[in-house]
Amino acid sequence: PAILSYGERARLHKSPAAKALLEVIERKKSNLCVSVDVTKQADFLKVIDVVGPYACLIKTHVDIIEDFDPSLIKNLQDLSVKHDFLIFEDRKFADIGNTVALQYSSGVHKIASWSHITNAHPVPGPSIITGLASVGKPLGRGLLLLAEMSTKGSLATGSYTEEAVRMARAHDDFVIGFIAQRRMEDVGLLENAGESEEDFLILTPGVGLDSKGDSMGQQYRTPEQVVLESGCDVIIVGRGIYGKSDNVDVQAVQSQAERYRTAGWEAYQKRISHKS
Ligand code: UP6
Repeated sequence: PAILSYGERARLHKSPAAKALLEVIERKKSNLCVSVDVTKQADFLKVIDVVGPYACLIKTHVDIIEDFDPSLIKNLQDLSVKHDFLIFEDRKFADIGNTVALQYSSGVHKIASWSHITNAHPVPGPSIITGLASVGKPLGRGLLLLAEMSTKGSLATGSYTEEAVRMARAHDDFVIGFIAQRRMEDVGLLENAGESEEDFLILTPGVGLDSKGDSMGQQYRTPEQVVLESGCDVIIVGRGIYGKSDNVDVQAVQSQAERYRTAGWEAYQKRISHKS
């Protein structure tokens, strides 16, 4: 998949959520997901309205919004139509199947009703996937498993990552890919497994052009390292684009979104022209 175009992969993909994302990427020539981690509704909508034209996907942490009102979701959906992007609530579910099904469908946020894509830690085992699928699959949603993390000292390495990939392969009717730092086709394969046709999307956080990390363990790599060298599909950028959330500078946010979108797309074009 790393050497196919997003458009070709969209045509071949059997998951509606993955297909939709690959199609937006191709249509907008953007593999940029903007992570909008701000705590006020007004700032949230303002940032999204500015970055929307440059993004294929908007990633939310809806539980950090202090003045959350259910009308926010309608506004977010309107922006997703206006600017043609999908929505990814970065919920990082991590509980037993029954509990995650409730957390996904219910509560204040009713994530499954509006988020095209969400994610889960594989730590509880396969039942987390079946629990979430019971809610999300009938709605055409897609799930990403956290196979790796961007943080210093992450425990999601080695056999943990391998088991995550095996779980995904066994549930590829709902799991569409991974949060990870590299491609996963070669991970956890039995010997003589042969050529695989799987096409898991790799969405990668920890992307920054001007900084190597923060003071709380985050580590950044560049779009070129992520997309060209590691073969990932979507770059996830937060603070690199919106800066300090307490004062949204529309001009600065727009120019950073444009800059990351260009960097991500150029790295992808180099990647698919290196067919080997
Ligand atoms: N995120 C990571 N690393 C992971 C998984 N998720 O940074 O391994 C998420 C964070 C944050 C965003 O929860 O929302 O990606 C990164 O934000 P930043 O670009 O501002 O560091």
